[in-house]
Amino acid sequence: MQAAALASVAHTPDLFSAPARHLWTVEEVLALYDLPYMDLLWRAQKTHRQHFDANAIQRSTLLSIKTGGCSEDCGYCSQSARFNTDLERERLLPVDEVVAAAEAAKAKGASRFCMGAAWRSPKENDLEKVLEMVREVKALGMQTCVTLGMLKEGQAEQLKEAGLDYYNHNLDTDKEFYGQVIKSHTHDERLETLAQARDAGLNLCSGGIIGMGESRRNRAAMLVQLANLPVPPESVPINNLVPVPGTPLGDAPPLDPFEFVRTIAAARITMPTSWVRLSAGRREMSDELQALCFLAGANSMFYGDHLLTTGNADFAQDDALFERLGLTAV
Ligand code: SAM
Ligand code: DTB
Ligand code: SF4
Repeated sequence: MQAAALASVAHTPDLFSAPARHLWTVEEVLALYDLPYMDLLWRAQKTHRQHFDANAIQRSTLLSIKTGGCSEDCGYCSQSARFNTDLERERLLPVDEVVAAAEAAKAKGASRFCMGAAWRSPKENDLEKVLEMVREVKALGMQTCVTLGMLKEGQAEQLKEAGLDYYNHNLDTDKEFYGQVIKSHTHDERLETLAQARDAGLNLCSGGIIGMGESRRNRAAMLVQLANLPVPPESVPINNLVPVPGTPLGDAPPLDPFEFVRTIAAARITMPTSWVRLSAGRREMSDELQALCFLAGANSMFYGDHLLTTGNADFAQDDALFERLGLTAV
């Protein structure tokens, strides 16, 4: 850089007044996990309150716009064509059906509508229809999110142009454990899709699944990878595996619920300004366990009777929980 240019940068206050960002190590995150439970929750709650209203929960409604028949082999997934899961395969839904579902979600009080497709990556003519869905859902005044698999060059820009707010693509687990769950596409390809979405100016929604037989170190390493991205994801879904009969993980033993809460707390501490979403597996949790997750810093959820192919806590139960805990929806 030329001396004159350097001097002008040196006088740019933003560059030099911002505190240096902490990059996490796996050992540091393991040390968080190892804290006595009350200390971990206290630290997570303090961090949470520095950045968020601790009583406000963001609510997204999910819709599967294209179900089943996926070419990929993700070992947890009901939608892979490689496993025998009794799932009815469906074509891409018509745009008007999707918009009607978004209108209903908005009327119930969801602020974001997330559309999921069981694709390795979207084909151009399918993407055209998804772009129309994004335009129309956005026009309802909702935030929009899609999860369509891996993106090819230019697709993230098309989505951004149509009014997309968030692209969801999960790391799912750390690089080391990944190969035991998924072989048809790589962890690096996932990072590449996240980079493309980020470069197109989209917000990222990226997290993972726990309870797949991974170690605590694998969980910590996944959080480190998310937290140390050039810009951490704005939204971090933490899914508890929903074991689906017929998938390789259909018989996975349940995870200790306290380990799930510890993972939420570690996500909150390592990504203090991200929305941490209590995602799949919530239907199987008691109200008390969900309250512990909120105390540990979860501040987002899927709101609606269905996730993609499995059930979710129903509206009435969630509305009652909000009432009992004095939570407000954002
Ligand atoms: N095909 C796209 C993809 O893989 O990115 C989008 C849909 S895929 C179903 C979205 C995410 O849902 C997965 O990355 C995974 O984290 C989560 N998921 C899928 N099946 C699950 C299950 N049985 N339990 C928990 N999470 C699950
Ligand atoms: C995410 O992290 N979890 C959601 C959403 N992103 C697309 C999906 C959960 C799927 C749970 C299993 C199913 O319903 O098929
Ligand atoms: Fe396909 Fe996505 Fe399921 Fe993997 S997680 S099998 S890519 S739908």
